[in-house]
Formats: sequence, structure tokens, C-alpha cells
Amino acid sequence: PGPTLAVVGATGAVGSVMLQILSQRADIWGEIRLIASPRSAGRKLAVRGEQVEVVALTEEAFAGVDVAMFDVPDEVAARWAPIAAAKGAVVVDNSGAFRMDREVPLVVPEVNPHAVRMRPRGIVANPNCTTLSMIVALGALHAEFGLRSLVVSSYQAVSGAGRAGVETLRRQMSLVAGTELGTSPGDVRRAVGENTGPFPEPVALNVVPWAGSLREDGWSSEEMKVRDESRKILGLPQLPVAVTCVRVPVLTGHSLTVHARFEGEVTVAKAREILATAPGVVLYDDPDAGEFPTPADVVGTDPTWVGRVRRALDDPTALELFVCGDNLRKGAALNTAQIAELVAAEFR
Ligand code: 2RA
Repeated sequence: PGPTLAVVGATGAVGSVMLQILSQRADIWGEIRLIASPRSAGRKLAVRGEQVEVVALTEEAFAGVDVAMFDVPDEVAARWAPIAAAKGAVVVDNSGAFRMDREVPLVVPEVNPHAVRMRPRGIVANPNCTTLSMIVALGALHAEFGLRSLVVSSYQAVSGAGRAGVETLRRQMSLVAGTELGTSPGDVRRAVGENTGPFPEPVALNVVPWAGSLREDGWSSEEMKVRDESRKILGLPQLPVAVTCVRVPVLTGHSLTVHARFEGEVTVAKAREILATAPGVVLYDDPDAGEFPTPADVVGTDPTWVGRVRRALDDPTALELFVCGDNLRKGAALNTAQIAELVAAEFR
């Protein structure tokens, strides 16, 4: 049998997608053990066509586990990932707890697969979904052109904030649907009420220029993640990166506009050739035919979709792109599964 896999956080928004992905990909695993908070223990969840009982997160739950995927909040990962690693599991962690740890590689299999082997703590980190939604396309362009700087704006779906984000948008949409709301200041806010869930403002009929928590000088944690993680994954520690993160009323599918400046002149033809052939990327870009990716069309798919490829009007070294991807799949569960598969290959 193959290596034993543990899925920690199996009942969460990303955990649920993980179980689907594990059921769809080539089955390389022996036992798949589902682990969650004691509250969820005893529930049965489907994986690989079988009902598997969820066990509570305890030290004993990691006995015999070769690879443990973690899809849990930062503080839970910070406490439990080292415990799982001490028990002998290689941890693939999707929280923010270890991403910038020098002794923890931050891996995107299409971009820096070699990094997975350098893991002195026994932990490999999975990037944040916003970084992941663009980095495969950017990595491919960087390999050819050499990236010099990035200016990025995100259009992030509510499922990035977990089940609470999805429930908040659904509830707010039901309150504003079929009304005349959105025509006078504050009418949407009054209609949806005080409780705006994980978001600082109403997200239905709105866009919210904020994701994450407050960091120095007005930056959000999400913006810092996109900058710091992009630098680490691409191996460009000084890369200038300017980011603005925005939440939009989309259930699943993060999008980004990207202004990427390179070492020398670029052409759209070459960029299109790279994007059309890069593993994990789909170029969908025919403005004549009105074709470009949107979250409503890419949700539930695996690739990074790229459209609106243009050369900057005022800078022949820069490209403008619109990038779109499923934040729960490549943005989270799929990349984690791909990393776990790289690790599992070492067991053969
Ligand atoms: C978000 N990227 O979309 C965050 C979650 N990891 O809220």
C-alpha cells in the first residue's frame, strides 16, 4: 500500500475540497485518515468513494502517518504541525504560520518543486490563495523574461474567508435580491445589518478594499502575504511588489490584475506562447470574440487562467494580465495535494 495520509481540518471549506480532489486524482495513498476538532469527531465523510470516520485532533491521531496535510487556522497549525512532524509525518501546511520561516520551504510544484526537499523542520508550507492564483503564470513568464517588479490588484472571492465568508455573502444576497438597494448611500449596509461576518463592510452589491488584518503603515496582512510569498517562491528576495487586495461578491474564484515588468523588452506573441504551453496555465484570451476568464466560469477547475494579455502602452518591458483561478483548488487544496504527492514520491 501507499503512504498513510492524514487530512487535518477535513471538515472545513478547504478540507471538503481536499476530499473531492483526493477522490479525483490518481490514488497513490494507502490509508487516508481524516482529522478535525473534537467537535467534528465521529462524523463520516466521503473520500475515494468510501465513508471515513473523522477522528479528533490528538497526538495519537498521527501514529503511523507519513504525510499530514493541515487546513486549519494559523494558531492550530502553529501548535499541531510540529507535533505531527515530531511523530514522523511530513507536514504540508496551508496556514500562514510557517510560510515565511526560513527553515520551511514554500512550494508551488510548477514553479519551485526542488524546494520541497529542503525541510529541516519536517514542514512544507503551501502559499496563500491570492499568491497562488497568479504565481504559476508569473513563474512561467519569469523563467523566460526575468521579473523585475510587480503591481497587483486582487478581486477575491468570499470563500477565501472560509465557510463563514460564503454564508455571509449568501445571507446578504438573500436580503438585497429583488430590491432597489444600492441606489442611496448606506442602504445596503442598513439592509444587511451590523453583522458583516468576516468582512469589515457589506460584500453584497459592493467591493471591499480589505482582506486580512491590519499591518504597519496601513497595509493588510493579505497584501504583505502576496509580496513576501511571491518573493520567496520566485527566489527574488528584493522584488518590488505593490499590492492592493479587494474582496468582491464572488463565491469562489480569485482574480488579479497584474502589471509585471521584466528585464528587457517583451512581446505579446512570446508571452502568449509561454502561457499557452506552461503546465497548469490556460491562456484564454480572445477579446475579438469577447473571450477572457471570469471566476464564474473557472470555479471548480484546476488551472490558472490568463486573459487580457497586453504589452504596457508606456513600457515595452512590461505586461498587463488578468488572471483567474479557483482559490479553494489551486489556491489551496490542489496545491497542497500536489506538494503531498511530491513528498509521497520520496517514499517509493
Ligand atoms: C482570503 N487569501 O482570500 C485569504 C484566505 N487565505 O481571505
